[in-house]
Amino acid sequence: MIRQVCITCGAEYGADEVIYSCKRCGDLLDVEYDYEALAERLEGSDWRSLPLSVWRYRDFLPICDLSKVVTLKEGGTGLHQCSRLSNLLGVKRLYVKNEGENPTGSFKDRGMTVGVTKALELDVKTVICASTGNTSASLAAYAAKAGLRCIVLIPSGKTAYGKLAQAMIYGAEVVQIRGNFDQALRIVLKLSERHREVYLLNSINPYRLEGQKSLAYEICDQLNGKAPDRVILPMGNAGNISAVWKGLTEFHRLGLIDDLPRMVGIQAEGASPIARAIKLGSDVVTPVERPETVATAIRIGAPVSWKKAVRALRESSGVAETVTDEEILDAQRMLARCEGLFVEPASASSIAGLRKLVELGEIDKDEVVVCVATGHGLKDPDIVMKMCGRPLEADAEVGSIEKLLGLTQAFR
Ligand code: AN7
Repeated sequence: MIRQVCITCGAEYGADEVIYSCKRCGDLLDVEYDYEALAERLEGSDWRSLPLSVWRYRDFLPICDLSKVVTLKEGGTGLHQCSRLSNLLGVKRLYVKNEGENPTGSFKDRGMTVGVTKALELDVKTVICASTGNTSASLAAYAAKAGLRCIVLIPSGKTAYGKLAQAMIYGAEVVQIRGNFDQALRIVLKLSERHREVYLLNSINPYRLEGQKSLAYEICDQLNGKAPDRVILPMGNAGNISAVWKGLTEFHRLGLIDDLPRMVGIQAEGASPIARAIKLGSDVVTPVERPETVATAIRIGAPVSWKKAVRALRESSGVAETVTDEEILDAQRMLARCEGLFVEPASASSIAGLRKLVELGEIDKDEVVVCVATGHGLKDPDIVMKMCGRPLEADAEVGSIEKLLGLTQAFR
């Protein structure tokens, strides 16, 4: 039995009701299961013999008709042990979960495979989202695969080119609004309330977050049934940290892990309403009017899932931290140069956050840490070219290149 439940007043709604917030109190919804029935179903399931992927966890997902599944082979991303970087940062064991390995290059694909499948179950024909980039790229791809009309609203000017190119080539109707992400989200919410035919797939939709929780399951399974001590994630709208925490608590409740990790949420200094509230000891998040950061993916001032994120951080005895644009870009370069992992700036903020929290003594050197790198570095090549400068240049001639590179040890 699957139902949608309000996180504040506990009001319950049917699994197939198209609803994005509680009719009674207006708050966010979560998908809930009958966990005893789920435990029983797992007994008879072959899920452990399936390859690592989102659909390995189909028993834990809110999809009834598996013949409708829209998949591009998402999940099953690498959990890379980063020994060179962990030496540099001074932690014993550091892993990076590289979500850039997903079909459209970000963790959003985990949510969209489930969300778009749900759209087919509900028999809707049009899907819509607001996006800083990755959500639109992912939704556009899954909508194409499913044969659905796809509309996306993006903020003016600041969307990374790689992401915009994806949304365009997949055939989405891309509308760039003269405004920021928070305004775009307010508009798509309004549109989906006013028009029965558009199905909203931002992270306010609890079905999308159900797909994203598979990130947590995979980390535990890749560590052989042991949760790490810390999971560090960037926070924008804060849907992902909420989904990952939900996944972890479900695995714990079902006896699939013994201990729960502490969650760490990182925000860019210029877009840090949740981190600021948590650091001040407040459970109320006040929006930032004009969010600004080089990490355009998380340039979000009014995170829709703030309440779920605050809950995840409090329940896990977690922490939140802010990092500067400079710290983010330093971390991006470090991860690429030490570990061969090229991630986008928003993703690098988890590494920048780890570095800061180790320096502050908040994270202990003995901890097992997982940083989630949420998106691929090629999403935003412009930022890298600005940081790394121009390539060297030489005449097309061996001698001048030898001189340029200092190659002096000739064979005799
Ligand atoms: C690479 O695409 O919000 O805290 O519209 O693209 O769940 O919002 C992107 C978010 C982190 C933050 N890393 O996740 C969008 C969008 C990357 C991202 C986040 C995003 P949430």
